[in-house]
Amino acid sequence: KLWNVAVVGATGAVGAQMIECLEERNFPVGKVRYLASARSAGEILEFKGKPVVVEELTHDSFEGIDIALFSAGGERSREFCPSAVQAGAVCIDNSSVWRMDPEVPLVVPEVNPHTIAQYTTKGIIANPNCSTIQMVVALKPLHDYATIKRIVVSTYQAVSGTGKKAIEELHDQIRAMLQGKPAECTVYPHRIAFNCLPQIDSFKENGYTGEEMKMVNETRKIMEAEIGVTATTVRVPVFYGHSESVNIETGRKITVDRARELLKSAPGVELADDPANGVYPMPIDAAGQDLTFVGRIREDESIENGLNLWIVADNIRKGAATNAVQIAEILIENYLK
Ligand code: 2RA
Repeated sequence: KLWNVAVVGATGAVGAQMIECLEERNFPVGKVRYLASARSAGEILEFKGKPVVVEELTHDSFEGIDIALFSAGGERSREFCPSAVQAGAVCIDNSSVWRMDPEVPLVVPEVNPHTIAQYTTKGIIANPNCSTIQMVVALKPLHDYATIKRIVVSTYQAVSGTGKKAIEELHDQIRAMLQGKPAECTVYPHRIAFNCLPQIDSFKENGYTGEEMKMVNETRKIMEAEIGVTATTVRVPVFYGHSESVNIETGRKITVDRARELLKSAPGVELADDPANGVYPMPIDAAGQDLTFVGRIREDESIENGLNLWIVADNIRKGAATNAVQIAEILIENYLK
């Protein structure tokens, strides 16, 4: 059976990656429809070498669509997902709008694929935040073995997480500075070139940012556990690939060797942990891959059952597009008729 797929936000960084994932994973696509703002309508993209004209996103865009992959920002998702569902499509949404809705499953296929069954409630499945996805992929096998009680995470997030304009801004600022010219800041509140910004999204009452609270709340929903989570999310001058320093406290001891064993066979994980030989996860290795790389595994000797990990993944692929397409694959495999 072939499935008619709409990509909403097709001209964005994640939308373009969704299209590439559908192609490279040979998703059984019948008709494909690329939807974007009026500004992008008329652009010609491709699917499997054939031209596809980008159409303006309207409430009537979803006739005959089986699966709608959304990555066009929260406002578009909030406004148009219900129309897509109304037209008979299942929405897989990359925005944060529906993630904490109790009637919407928040899914990482390696962690909680069983929750996809709940798609029938609202016709929407939420794709988690990129920094959450890579962390739970790595922590799931450790949690199953030793029950994680607490997570302390600091992230080092690539500018591609903000989108195309941020990628351009970093390029432009580096070029300007190397030419001895001033760096212009239009996307971020401060210069990102050769700098680190401890702010992703806006600040909340409790002093955390939206990004940090996403990691706290989404992790607990996906892992279906009352784990204590605290996060500091930082934007760094890297183009692709989010890195995370993660400290966990577990109910029972996990030795480094046991952790390596568990991670070596964990779905979606690649162990990169031979520091003596300079082997550890880095964005330059993770970019372009769908795996979550884990290394720098060492006991946290300051507490009884503590472990430190370094986790890196491509934030546009596994952090967004690949995860969404993997959800769609399970959907057509096990649920849609
Ligand atoms: C970021 N996680 O990195 C957010 C959204 N992709 O900007």
